[in-house]
Amino acid sequence: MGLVKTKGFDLNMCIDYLRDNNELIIVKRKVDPKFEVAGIASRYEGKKPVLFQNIKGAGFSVFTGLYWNRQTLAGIFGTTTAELSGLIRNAVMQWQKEPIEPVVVNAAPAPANEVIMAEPDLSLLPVPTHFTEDGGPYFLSSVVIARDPDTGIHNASVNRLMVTGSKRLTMLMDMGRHLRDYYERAEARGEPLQITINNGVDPAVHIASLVPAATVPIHKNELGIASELLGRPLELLRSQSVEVEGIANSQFIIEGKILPNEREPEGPCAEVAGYYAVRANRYVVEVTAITHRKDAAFHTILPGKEVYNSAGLMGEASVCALVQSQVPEVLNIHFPHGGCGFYQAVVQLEKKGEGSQKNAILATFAAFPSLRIVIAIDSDVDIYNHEDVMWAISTRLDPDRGIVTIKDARGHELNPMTKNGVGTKIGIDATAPYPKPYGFRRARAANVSLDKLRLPIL
Ligand SMILES: Cc1cc2nc3c(=O)[nH]c(=O)nc-3n(C[C@H](O)[C@H](O)[C@H](O)COP(=O)(O)O)c2cc1C
Ligand SMILES: [Mn+2]
Repeated sequence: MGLVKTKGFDLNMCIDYLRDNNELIIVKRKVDPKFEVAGIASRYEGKKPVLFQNIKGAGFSVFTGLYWNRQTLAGIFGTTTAELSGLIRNAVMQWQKEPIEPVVVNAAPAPANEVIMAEPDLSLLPVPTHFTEDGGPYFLSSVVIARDPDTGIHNASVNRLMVTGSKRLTMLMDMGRHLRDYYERAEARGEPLQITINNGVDPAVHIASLVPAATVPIHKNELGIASELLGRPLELLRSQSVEVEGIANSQFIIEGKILPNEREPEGPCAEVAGYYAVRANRYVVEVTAITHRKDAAFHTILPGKEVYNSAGLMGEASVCALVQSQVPEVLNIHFPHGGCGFYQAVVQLEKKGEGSQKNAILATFAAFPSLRIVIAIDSDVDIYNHEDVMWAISTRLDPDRGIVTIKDARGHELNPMTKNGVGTKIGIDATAPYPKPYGFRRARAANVSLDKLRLPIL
């Protein structure tokens, strides 16, 4: 069934589960949140999550690494790595048919409200400065919740926020994001946009807040997808100082407002593609209240594999449903780490005739504009194994006919090979000809049960 479907599921339960299964690195000695937390954590990147129990200058622990390998996440969801994106895809499709709306709980105090700071002060929180050229301490994993200034519908998204004062943050809202749209309509009226910044949410909420806009239009509340993954309505709580709710089981909730007509410097910050974003004037948040759990663990994400998986899992799950509706031969789609989780897609299909692999490539580009490279493979290639995908390219690509280039298409402005987001995309057909000639049959060993022979399974 998986831990996620357990009643009262939260980040603390994930930490306990990891500790009980010997899947957690516990750092007991005192560690500086400036550079040292990320410096230590990066040594375990992609392996086991890390809990820092003793943070210099703060009474809280720091937890990271929950999203940097899919095995950890699959264990929490009670599934396998190969089935994980299908599980998310099904939750999104079920939510589209019959959403389970979140509920506001009235029982006080909800976990995230156990302690209400008399005077909100961000300097009391163990916010790490991650990479060596980062402009300051950063919230990188927190879920920002806001309400549409016209319709009141909730939006959830992950946004980076840099601490600039005891009650002040600067934040990034990219073009085209729903949150930016909400803010621009509030700002046009000279009004602030009230928000809650929810740190340390459970993986169902994290995933829901990252569903791409192509799957969740602005008039729908993506938090319902978290309810779907949890198997019951997600619980929200009323805030102390703003008219927008927070996630009841968060570790910390920072309440505040994004100020109209104010811009202050934010950055540099290590971004998803592994480069630094330059320091520039960006949006300003004034903090109005901070609440937290008694035993709160501050949650952070390390730029790198954690972000690749966060973006990649949601991207591939949403795109696969869209592409399959257009090209039914498509079996699966994966956004690998080598593409930062959203610049590259591998599309696996069972060709029923020649040519559908090209349609699958075009449909995938159309479904997710950030993509730069789409590789089509057959069902006998392991979509999650990049070595196998390279094998398909090496033995099945005809460079004369199998490469599609699309010049000057819209992509992602953070990619340094685009000009303001516009650049060339390539599709690679690494599928064998149809029908498959004998020369393209894969050599396979017989499937012998090692269990029966009492041999170790590695
Ligand atoms: C770790 C991480 C950090 C992110 N930081 C930002 C950010 O600073 N600004 C932004 O616009 N999007 C950021 N994103 C992407 C958005 O959270 C994501 O596209 C979301 O689906 C946007 O939702 P919305 O369109 O409903 O606002 C980040 C994603 C991840 C995984
Ligand atoms: Mn949205």
